[in-house]
Amino acid sequence: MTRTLVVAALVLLGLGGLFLALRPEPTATNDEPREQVHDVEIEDGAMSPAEVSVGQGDQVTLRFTADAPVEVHLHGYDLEEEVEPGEETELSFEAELTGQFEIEDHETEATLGALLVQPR
Ligand SMILES: [Cu+2]
Repeated sequence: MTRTLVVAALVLLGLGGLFLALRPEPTATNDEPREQVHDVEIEDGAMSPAEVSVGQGDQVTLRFTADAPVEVHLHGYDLEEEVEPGEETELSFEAELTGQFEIEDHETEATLGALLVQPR
């Protein structure tokens, strides 16, 4: 009888622990705006990573490098910058607009990748 109670208590404790351990963590977008620096490589007309994800209000710097000259155009924010091979080119902005924005080579109009700004 006592033994059953002890086992029941242990099971309850275990479940409580599991509950605490598995509780969903607050998502990154719930915290304060922060500074985000992302290195983005453009190779064979594609960004790596293909998508950069940030939160609304973040101070974002994208540091581009490329294997060929590219005219990087961030849609929505309408920012443009020439990227030359062997040089690091920065695009800095405050991520006020939320949504998914194409990043394209403005010269060829080919899509290189995307910026995702999650609402906060
Ligand atoms: Cu464009």
